[in-house]
Amino acid sequence: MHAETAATQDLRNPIPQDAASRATPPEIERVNRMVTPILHQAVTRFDDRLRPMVAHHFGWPSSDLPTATTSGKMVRATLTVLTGECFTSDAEAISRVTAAGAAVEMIHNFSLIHDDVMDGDKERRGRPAVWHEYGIPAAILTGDLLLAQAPLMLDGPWAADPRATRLLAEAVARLAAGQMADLSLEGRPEASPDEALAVAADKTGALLACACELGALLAGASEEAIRRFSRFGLRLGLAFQIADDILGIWGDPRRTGKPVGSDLRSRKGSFPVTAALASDTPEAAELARFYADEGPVGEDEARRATDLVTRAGGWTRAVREIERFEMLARQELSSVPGLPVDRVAALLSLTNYLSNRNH
Ligand code: GRG
Repeated sequence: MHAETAATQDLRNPIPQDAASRATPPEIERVNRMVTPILHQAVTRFDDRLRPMVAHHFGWPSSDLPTATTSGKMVRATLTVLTGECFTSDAEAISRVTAAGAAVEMIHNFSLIHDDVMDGDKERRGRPAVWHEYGIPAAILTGDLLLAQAPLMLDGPWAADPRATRLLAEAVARLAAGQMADLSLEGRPEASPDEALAVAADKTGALLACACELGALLAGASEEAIRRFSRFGLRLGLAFQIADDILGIWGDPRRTGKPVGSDLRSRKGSFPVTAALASDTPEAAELARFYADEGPVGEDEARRATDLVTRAGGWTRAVREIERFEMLARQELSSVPGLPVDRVAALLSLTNYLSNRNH
């Protein structure tokens, strides 16, 4: 295709609209129905003064009513359950694995609530962020409560596996380190694409890896299989984070629940931006000037910055990197012998969905 035509098409519609890869996989819906009642049950035990904030965040009409689904995608719990099902169909083991999926979702949701405070993002999942609705102190407490309660989910009628608790704690430590590094990327136009990937590995990859490791561990997989599933989760997490970066720049606000060009408005140093800045183009120089500025960014300026990232190749490079990590994730999965074919197919379809998502 002629270069100019390609660039024009990229600007008009950088996110491909392949409906088949975008439909929510039935496995996500199934796991949502398994995990939400467990989360809901845990939340009913929270203090009256904190339950409304948690219910608001999860998109539940009330913390006292039984709820079938939450408004998050439940990606991490789906990974835990699908991984567990690769190794066992024993009902008690699956309950253990499902509860571990709920633990990972609690950690994830804690991190979203705190992330919105740190970034000053007013919207989450198309609704006011917890801090915006209830204030920053309430959001800090709500997040902390989810973080503190998550390990209890690993301790059901079965004894908590100390290794599982350790895995969760290690993932939280990487999450914190990744977030710290991410904050330091803001306003640093010299940060390299590799630095952005290292941040993504900690900030997002670690929890997806942990979701898979917990599923494998609690379903009785071998050490080697646990290691391979951990690497599968990490690689998928990298593809997933870059897809998230794409949505943060080019996503449709009606689908993402975030404002137009939201990551550029806060001058985030996400992968597509670092890739664009690293290109030797006039657009990169102009983008660097935009990043060096400190004033508030209006909608028109955000659109101009979006065009610059596109023209400097940020979108193309991000898509290539997603494809690379998606392939590496698939390779990791196919290196584990003897997995049930239908579970592997479900994980592969999830992998495809997460790399091509539009929300
Ligand atoms: C761990 C001590 C400690 C502090 C928290 C705030 C923080 C440190 C980390 C934030 C990390 C973060 C927000 C990473 C982004 C990960 C990501 C891609 C989120 C979007 O996930 P989705 O799309 O969200 O799965 P839904 O809404 O579907 O659940």
